[in-house]
Amino acid sequence: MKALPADLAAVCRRMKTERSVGLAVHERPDTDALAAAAGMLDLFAQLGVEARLHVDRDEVLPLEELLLPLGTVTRGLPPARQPLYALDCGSLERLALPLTSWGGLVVNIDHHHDNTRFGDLVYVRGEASSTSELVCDIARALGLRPSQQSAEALFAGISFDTGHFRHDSTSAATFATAAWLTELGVGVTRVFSMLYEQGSLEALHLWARAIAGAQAVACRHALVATLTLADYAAVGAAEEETEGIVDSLRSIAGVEVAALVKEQSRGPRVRASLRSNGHDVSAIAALKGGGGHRLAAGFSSDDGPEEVTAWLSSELEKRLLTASF
Ligand SMILES: [Mn+2]
Repeated sequence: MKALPADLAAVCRRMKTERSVGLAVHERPDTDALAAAAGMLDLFAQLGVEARLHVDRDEVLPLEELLLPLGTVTRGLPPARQPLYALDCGSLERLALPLTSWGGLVVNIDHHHDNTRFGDLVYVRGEASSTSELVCDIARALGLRPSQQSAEALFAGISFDTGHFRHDSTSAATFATAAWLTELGVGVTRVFSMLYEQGSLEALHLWARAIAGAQAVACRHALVATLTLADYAAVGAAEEETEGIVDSLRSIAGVEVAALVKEQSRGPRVRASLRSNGHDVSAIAALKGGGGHRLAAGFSSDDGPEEVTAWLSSELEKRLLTASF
């Protein structure tokens, strides 16, 4: 048998000695963060260790009832000096808990390439698809099999962070892990439906408006769509029901950059999201004080939606037609 990497072995050794621990995730936790927590709760239960997930009072936990067993979440800090397992979180300051230091031992399990390597035990692999995949590595290293419920959560976490097995981070190890979870009883259709098929008819009508109104710029190398408050009102959709629209615009053959400009009723007047299949769109977002990743970025503005759309269109036209990206 291949020897375990030292950092993974150290985390496993530590887990076996625990009596009770707190788990923590990043602020505004996503599916991967909560799924990783669900997996760790299950592993600790199998080891006979008491574990709870601790989050701030006002954190919203997406898909909480599907991902996490009932009664495993505590609002507020864990008891002082209890070991704290931080999951899917790049720095201590980003935790969904009000702390900048912790009196007890901290174990840092994450896959963000810019992780600050905080904590006493660090198991960080920037090339891993998701923290859920790392939790599966831990399970195998401990010789444990996740329950069917936590296997489904972990599969959901991997699917979410890889855009359902399509982003660069999807490796042979990711597929091997997904296969292992499937053997443990994951209903792959059920998980897909839970993650990607819960939209409303109103949201579909909103998609239709955004797509019908999308403007081609730079000889169809870019598509820019705009949604105003009037659009949400016309179809009865909520402002957050725009997830995926900009990706669908980007998926059109020949389109190198897609943008969605959304008017908002709260906060800055407009929020713009940019997606690209090669160009650094975070450079455009930075011109308006925004940022993000090279291929997925965004910015906010207090200008009106028409103004922002016109600015973005001319910026894309200029850059794509002169290859100045
Ligand atoms: Mn993640």
